[in-house]
Amino acid sequence: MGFENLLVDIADGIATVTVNRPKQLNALDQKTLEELSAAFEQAGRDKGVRALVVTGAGDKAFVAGADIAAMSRLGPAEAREFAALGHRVFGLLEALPIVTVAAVNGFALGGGCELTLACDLVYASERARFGQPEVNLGLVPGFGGTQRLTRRVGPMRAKELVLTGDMVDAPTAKAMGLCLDVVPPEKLLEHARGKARTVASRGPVAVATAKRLIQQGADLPLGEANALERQGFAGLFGGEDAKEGMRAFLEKRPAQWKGT
Ligand code: CO8
Repeated sequence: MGFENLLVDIADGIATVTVNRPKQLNALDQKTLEELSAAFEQAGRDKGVRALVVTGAGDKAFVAGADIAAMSRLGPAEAREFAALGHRVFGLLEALPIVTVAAVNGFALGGGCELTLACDLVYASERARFGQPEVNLGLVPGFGGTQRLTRRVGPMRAKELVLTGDMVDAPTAKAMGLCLDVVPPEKLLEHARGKARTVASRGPVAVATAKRLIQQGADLPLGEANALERQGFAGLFGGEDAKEGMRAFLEKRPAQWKGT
């Protein structure tokens, strides 16, 4: 599918989705969100895609937020729809049964920071800046930031970011758990793709199950979350991949995953 505001490249089972509006620092307008929705759905359907990397075009921004020019024209009902669209798209990304990796090459602000929060793994270049600057605009995060940020970094750090609106640099973002590694800009994409490749080489049903258990369990009391794990663990024994994975270990050969 051709996109106006995205570049999509699929190689070695890894789809790289690049938000491509560099003149607006890759800000998310309605069209870009709709295209992201289509790209994520496509990646979810394509059995050949085993991992997804999200990044921004150019060397300045990952995504500098929702498009402020477009947002400035919205009334309350339209703002509700726009927020609902963002929630739907990021929810779709979060629910993909493959690993999703953000390669944060520059500003990840507002909706851009929220996009990273919907990804499983986040890697940043030394030039990256993270922040939820909505209070500077008289707004609050509207694409899940108040909730996912709190779950990722804890309530006090989330409050500091959201209430001050201040940006943090990449090492600070790493220290607070907003990203995992900070690498030189020229190494970022390969670093992110390398991690994506590692996950993509593992048993796909196990990866999808583990991701689901971690995400669903985080919102449940521990007893219920552990019950969910027992169910997920046992369920794998009915499939081919677990049999193959254990057999391959015992036979000292690489596993041949069937994805069942
Ligand atoms: N939207 C639209 N255009 C943008 C955005 C944006 N978020 N960010 C930057 N741009 C544009 C600028 O307007 C400028 O355009 P032009 O060249 O036509 O003047 C161009 O990109 C370059 O930007 P700057 O000249 O400002 O570049 P600087 O290097 O001076 O500054 C910054 C870079 C610090 C990133 C600065 O551009 C900035 O502060 N941007 C805004 C960041 C921001 O506030 N993001 C949060 C937006 S709100 C949000 O994301 C809420 C999400 C939930 C929405 C729910 C809706 C209901």
